[in-house]
Amino acid sequence: MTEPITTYKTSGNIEIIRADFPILSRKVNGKPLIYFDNGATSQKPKSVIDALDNYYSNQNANIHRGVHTLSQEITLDYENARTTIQKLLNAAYSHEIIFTKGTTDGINLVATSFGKRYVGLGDEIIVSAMEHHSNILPWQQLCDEKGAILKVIPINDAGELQLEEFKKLVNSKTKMVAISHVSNTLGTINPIKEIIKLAHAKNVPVLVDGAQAVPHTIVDVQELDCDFYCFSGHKLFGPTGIGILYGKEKWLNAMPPYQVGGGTIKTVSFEKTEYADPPLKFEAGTPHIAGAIGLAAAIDYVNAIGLNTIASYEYELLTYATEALQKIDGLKIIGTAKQKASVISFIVDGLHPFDIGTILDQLGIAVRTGHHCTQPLMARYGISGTVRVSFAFYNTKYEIDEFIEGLQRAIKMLK
Ligand code: C6P
Repeated sequence: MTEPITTYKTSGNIEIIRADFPILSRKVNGKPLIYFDNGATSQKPKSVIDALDNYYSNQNANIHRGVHTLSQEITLDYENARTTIQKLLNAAYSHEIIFTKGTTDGINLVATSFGKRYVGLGDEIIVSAMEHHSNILPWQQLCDEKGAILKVIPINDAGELQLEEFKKLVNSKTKMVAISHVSNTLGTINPIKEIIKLAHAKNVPVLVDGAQAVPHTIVDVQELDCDFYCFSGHKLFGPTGIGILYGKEKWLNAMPPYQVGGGTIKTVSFEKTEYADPPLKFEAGTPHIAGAIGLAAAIDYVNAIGLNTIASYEYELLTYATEALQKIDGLKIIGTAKQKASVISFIVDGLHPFDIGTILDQLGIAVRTGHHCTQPLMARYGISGTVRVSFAFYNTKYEIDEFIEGLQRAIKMLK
C-alpha cells in the first residue's frame, strides 16, 4: 500500500481503530492483509485478546461451584458479562440471555427443546429461501422426527422476501417462523419487525438468526418483540465458541432443558431431578467462561465506537464498493435488495469464484468463495457459488480500491 489509510474521511479515526487489531498489521503472501471475510469471522481487538489472557493468567476458576475467592470473582464477571449482553440486546431480564457455543448451537437448542414440547405430526415450520444451513437443518431434522412440514418463504430476484407469500404460509398449523435478520450471502436486511408482527397476529413465535446483524446494527429484542434471537460472539469481534440465545422468559420457563448435566439442576436423586430456572437450565456443564468474558470485552469495544457510527460508516463502504463493482464488465452482483448490510456477493461471466479468490489471496486479499452454507439459495439463483466480500468498521475505501484493482487483474489473468 502506498497511500496512508487516513487519506479517506471516515466517521472515526480509522488509523487508531486499526491499530487496536494486531492482525491487521500482518502480511499475507508478502502483501499487507486486506481482510474482507468478516461475515465468516471478524478480527479481535487487543482488549478482547487481553481479556482472554487475563482470565487464564489471573482469574481461572470454575463458576457457580466454589466458595473460594477465584470462583466467586469469576462467577461475578461471568454474570456481569450476561448483563452486558442483556443491555446490548435490551432484553427485559438477564436470565433471558443463554450462553451457547454460537448461532448454530442456539438454533439447535430451540429446535430441539421447543420442538420436543410444541411440535407434532402435521405441524409446520417456516424458514426462508435465503437461510444459512444452520437455520434450515435443525428445523428439517425436527420435521423429519415429528412428521412436521418445512415451508419456505420465497424471495424475488433482488433477494428480498416475498411478504405476500409469507402471509399465505402462516396458518393455525404453523409452530415457528425461523428467519435471518441479515442474509450472510445476499446482505439483505429482512423486515423482521413486520414478519414478527404478522406471525404474532396468528400466535406464532419467531426465532431470529442474528449472526450477521448484531455486528452491524442496534438490536432491541423488546422493540422487535421476537421470541428468540441468536448470534455468535466470533462475528462480533469476540472469541469463537461462544454465542448467545435470547429467549422470552415465558418460553424459557416452558421449554425442557436441551442438554442436561452439571449446573442445570436444583436437586437430583435417582428417582427424580428438579431443574434450575433459566438461564442455568440451558447451560449444561462448564461453559466457555473465557469466551463470555471476551465477548463482554468485545461489546464494550463496539459500544465505545457506537453501533450507529459503525452502521453509517459501513454503509459508505458498501456504496463505494458496489459502485466500483458495477463498473466491471461481466460482473453480476447477487443480492441487490433495497436494504443491505455491508455484504456483497458477485459472479463473473465464465469464471469460477474459487479461481478469483485464489488470485486475490496471492495479493493478500481475503474474500470468501463458494456457496456460503446457503445451497438452497444458490439453487434459487441457478449458480454454484459466488465471491463474497463482507466489511467491518476497520476496513477502508483504500482497501476497496486495492481489491478492485486486484479483481480486475484476476479477471484479466483468468479470461
Ligand atoms: N456464517 C459465513 O461465512 P456459527 O458458525 O454458529 O457461528 O454461525 C452460523 C451462521 C448462522 N447464520 C448465519 C446467517 C450465518 O452467517 C452463520 C455463519 C458464516 O457466512 C460461516 S458459514
